[in-house]
Amino acid sequence: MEKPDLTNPKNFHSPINVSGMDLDLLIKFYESMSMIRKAEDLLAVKRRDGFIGGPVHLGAGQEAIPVGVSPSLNSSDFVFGAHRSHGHLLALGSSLHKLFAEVLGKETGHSKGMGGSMHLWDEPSGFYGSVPIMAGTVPLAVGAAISAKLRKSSSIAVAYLGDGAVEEGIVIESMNLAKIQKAPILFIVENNLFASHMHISLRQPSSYISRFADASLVPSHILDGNDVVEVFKTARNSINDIRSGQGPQLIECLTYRFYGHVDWREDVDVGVNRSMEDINDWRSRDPIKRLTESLLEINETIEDKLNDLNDELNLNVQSAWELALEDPFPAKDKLLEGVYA
Ligand SMILES: Cc1ncc(C[n+]2csc(CCOP(=O)(O)OP(=O)(O)O)c2C)c(N)n1
Ligand SMILES: [Mg+2]
Repeated sequence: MEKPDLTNPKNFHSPINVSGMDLDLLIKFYESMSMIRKAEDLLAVKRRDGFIGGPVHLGAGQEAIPVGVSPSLNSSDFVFGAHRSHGHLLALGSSLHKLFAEVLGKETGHSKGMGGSMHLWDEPSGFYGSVPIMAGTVPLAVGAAISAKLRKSSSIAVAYLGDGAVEEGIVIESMNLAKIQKAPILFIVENNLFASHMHISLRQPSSYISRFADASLVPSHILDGNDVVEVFKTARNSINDIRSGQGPQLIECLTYRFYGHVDWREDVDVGVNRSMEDINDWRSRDPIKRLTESLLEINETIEDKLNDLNDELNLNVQSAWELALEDPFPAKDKLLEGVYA
C-alpha cells in the first residue's frame, strides 16, 4: 500500500482523531507537551541572552513523541536519549528544576552540573542517560534490555534516536543483536528530516529510515510524530508486545524541530534545504496546536481550563528557572570527581 507522504509538512489532518480517548489523558498530554515547550522556549531565550554557558539542543515541535510514549512506561524501564533529550526526560515526570540546574552547571543538576544539556541522567525516572555521541546510547539500551531479560524482569528498554543517528553502523549491529537475542527494546526514531544542518534527501535514497529495521527483521511502524494520540496508541501496542516477550520493535515518527540544530537560531541561513517557509508549514502541523483543536472540538468549555493550565505552567517554569539560578555552582575540588580514568 502506498504510504501517505508524512515528510511533507502539508500532509496532515487537524484536529487529530481523539475518539475513544479518555479526556483526562488528553489533558495530561496537553499539559506535558506544553510544559516541555515552555521550558525549551525559555532555554532558547536564556541561551541567547548569555545565561547558559554550554550549547542547548532544543526539540520544540517534537514533544508528541516522548509524551505519547511515556505513559506506557514505568520507572523500572530503561530509557536512553541522545543530544536532544530534554523532552525525553521531562515526559517521564523528571524534575524541571534539576534540568535547568544542570543546564546552568549548578551542583543541584541531574549530573551535578558537570554535564549540561547533553548529559542528563535521572535513575528514579528510569532515564539512563543522554550523550552527545550520535547513537552512543543505542547499544547501551540493547544491553539494558538483554540484562532485563536475563534477570527475568518485566522491564523493557527504550532507545530514542534521530534519523542521523541511524546512519551510524552501530545502530544496525544493535538492532541485529536485539533481534537475535529477542531483547525487550523499543527503538524510537525521531525522523525530523535533518542531521545537524543537512536534509535527509541529501543523505539517503529514501526519506523513511525504518527500512533499516527490515534487514534485522525488526517489525517497524511509520507514523505522524506530531500526532500525540497516534504515537500513544502505536507505542502502547508495541510496548505490550515487547513486554510479553515478542522481541524488539521500531517506531519511526515523522516530525520537525522548530529551532535549528543547536540553540535558539532557526538555521535557515546555514541549513541545507531548510527555509522559513518550511518552518512555518511545520508550525501549522504543531502537535500542541492540533491537540488543542481536538480538545476544543469535543468540549467547547475546556478553553478556560486550558488557559488556567497555561498560567500555572508559566509560573512553574519561571519558578523552576529562578530556583536553579540561585543554586550554587559545584566547588572547584569536585571537578575531577566522577571522571573515569
Ligand atoms: C559520532 C558522532 N558523529 C558526529 C557528531 C556530530 N553531530 C552531532 S548531532 C549530529 C546530527 C544528529 O542528527 P539526528 O540523529 O537526526 O538528531 P537531531 O539532531 O536531528 O535530533 C551530528 C552529525 C556526533 N555528535 N557524534
Ligand atoms: Mg534528525
